[in-house]
Amino acid sequence: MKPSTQPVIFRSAIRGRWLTAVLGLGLLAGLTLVALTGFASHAAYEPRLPGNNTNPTGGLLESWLVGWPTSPVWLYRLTQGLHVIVGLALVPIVLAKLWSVMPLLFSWPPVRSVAHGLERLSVFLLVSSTVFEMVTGVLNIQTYYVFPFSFYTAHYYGAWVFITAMALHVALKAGTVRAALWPKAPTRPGGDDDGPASEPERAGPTETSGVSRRDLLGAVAGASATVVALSVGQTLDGPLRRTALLAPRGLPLGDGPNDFEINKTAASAGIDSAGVGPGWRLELTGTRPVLLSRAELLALPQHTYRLPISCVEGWSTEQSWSGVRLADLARLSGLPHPELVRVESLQAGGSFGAASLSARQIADERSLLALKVNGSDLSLDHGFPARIIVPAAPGVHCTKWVTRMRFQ
Ligand SMILES: Nc1nc2c(c(=O)[nH]1)N[C@H]1C(S)=C(S)[C@@H](COP(=O)(O)O)O[C@H]1N2
Ligand SMILES: [Mo]
Repeated sequence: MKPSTQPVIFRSAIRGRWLTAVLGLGLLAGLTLVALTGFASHAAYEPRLPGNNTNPTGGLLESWLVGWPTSPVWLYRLTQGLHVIVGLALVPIVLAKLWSVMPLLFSWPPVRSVAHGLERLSVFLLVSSTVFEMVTGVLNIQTYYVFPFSFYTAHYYGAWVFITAMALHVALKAGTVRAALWPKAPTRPGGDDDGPASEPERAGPTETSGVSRRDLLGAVAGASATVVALSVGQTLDGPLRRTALLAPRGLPLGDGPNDFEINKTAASAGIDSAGVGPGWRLELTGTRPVLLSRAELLALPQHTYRLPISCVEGWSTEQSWSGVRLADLARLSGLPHPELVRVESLQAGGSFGAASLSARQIADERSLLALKVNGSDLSLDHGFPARIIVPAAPGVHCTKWVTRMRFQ
């Protein structure tokens, strides 16, 4: 490929295999972590329990699933915090990588042989799935639920496309990366056209721009570090939360007992004050139906634990919750060792209004139907009269405004 045949915008002397290989290795490490934590999140949603699965696949695609543990309590906080923050940090690296191979993406003719065609197809799937996962992920954490499809389903299937394309791409490019980073012999001049237009030596400055590859890598690393610095506060408690300028729920809040992030307010969930007034009852079903008022729940043994709420959006916060053990409620329902419990809220419709919890989650002594937080009654926005809190579970299963629990 001769530089003179390229549009001006594609000409840059610092492009080349060395830069592409370094960015590629960085992405291989980072995207692997994002993919693994993403699949961990899918497992944490316990999609095998009835009512939890938004991706009705079953079969091979779900055969890797294992039950999600309840310890350590910060497990989902860690995996989902990493998923979102590392994912954001990779955006500048993906952009730089695309820039570094830009001339190749539009090389002509598009297909020269079957092998070349397959290689280009894998690159197309890799680029499009990476961009798709990043765009849907960023829109989701910015709480713009604007897609004409389910975020979970699309993001999950997108991940499978990505994993497949990534594995193919790594297999096809491993040799090129090795040759670019650890060359054995001097490369044959003009001997192959698989690399970008120009190949100056190593990381030194070029005559044309004065910008070296090292400068470019520094700028990309700086952009990633800035993104991390402006979002990591949402996963950490304390004063750092104020630094989460890129996170919609990282803004400074008051310091009352109920002053922490709210996923969905009572008003936006359509909760009316009549439903949560003195007439509210918790209905338990097991071998017999049981109705309990809030006063009756408060008369049962109360337990207090510090547990995080960790949202799929990446934010999390640890609070001190008090209430009744789920295991005690199971016993009251007549099923002391249930296989699962279906928790339903007063919220009509919406995908977060109900969730199923596993036997392991019910049995953990720290799993509560919380009535209080930080020593005060729950606020309406945090789920008054009663809400679920389960160690290490994703926030989406910590159902607020609970009205019915069906032990099965
Ligand atoms: N009924 C109901 N419960 C719900 C939700 C909801 O929309 N409706 N959102 C869930 C999600 S996604 C999260 S992260 C937590 C957040 O709890 P918080 O708003 O008290 O911080 O509540 C969960 N419980
Ligand atoms: Mo959430």
